Amino acid sequence: MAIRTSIRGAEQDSARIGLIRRAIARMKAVGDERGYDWFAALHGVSLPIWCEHGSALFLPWHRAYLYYFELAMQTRLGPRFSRVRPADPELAEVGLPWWDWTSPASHSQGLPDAYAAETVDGQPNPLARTTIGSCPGGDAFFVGVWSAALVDAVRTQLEGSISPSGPPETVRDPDPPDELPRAETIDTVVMRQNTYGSFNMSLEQVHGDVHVWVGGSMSQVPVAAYDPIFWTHHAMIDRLWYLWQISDVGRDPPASLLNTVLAPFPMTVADTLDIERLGYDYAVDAIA
Ligand SMILES: [Cu+2]
Repeated sequence: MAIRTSIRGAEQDSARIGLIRRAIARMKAVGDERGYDWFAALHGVSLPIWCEHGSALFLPWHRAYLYYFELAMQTRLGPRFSRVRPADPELAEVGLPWWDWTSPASHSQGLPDAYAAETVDGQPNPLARTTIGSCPGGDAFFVGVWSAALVDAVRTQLEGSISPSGPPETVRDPDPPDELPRAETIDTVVMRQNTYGSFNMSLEQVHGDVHVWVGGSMSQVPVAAYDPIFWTHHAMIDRLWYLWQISDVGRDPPASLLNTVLAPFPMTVADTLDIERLGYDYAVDAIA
């Protein structure tokens, strides 16, 4: 069972944050369908864009997306540590952390240190940014996909979404910390929605505000998932959906949606509804 903890909780456990960092760094060094670039590209460029925004599939599609990303993280820690063969229970528990952007700490500091720090132990922090379409040595993986022409097009058409010159890197331009969404909005507006459709829409809206708050790559769907903070932001969204599902007002999506396949993932909406069946859980964590 993968346990998803708050990022500020994970930060205080150097072994846990170290494993998360190692898993992401190793995913970035893999240039095929098991690697970071491949997962990030599914959300946007290179094409096609698969992700579901502005639709009733927003929550289930991103749950499936995080599920496969988390499995890929665990796989990078070694097959024996993955959910399939959890020889070491502690390592099998490594899950995506969630970033609670409503917490007092977020409202005073903004981005969590683990994702903001430029370096860790004298090495570049893999959670601070991503060099797009390249392995750590800078060699292009996806020549012809992230071609020079595509980099140029992103630079001119999505201005400020990647570094302006040199190898394309993710960038951020965060707003003042206290402009992040408030816990009160989540509690009194989002969590009180009493239909799946209104909840999905209401949460997607707040989710979009955080993308815009981080700015830079995160503010543009085609490159958002290259920024490592994307995954921890979406883990928070998924967690809120889970908390709503188990609350008094939580409801399943309408029956007409349940058999919809969440392409490119081999999973239907119905398959996403029970996180225990998916093999992960959200820690009840005092440190948000
Ligand atoms: Cu998003």
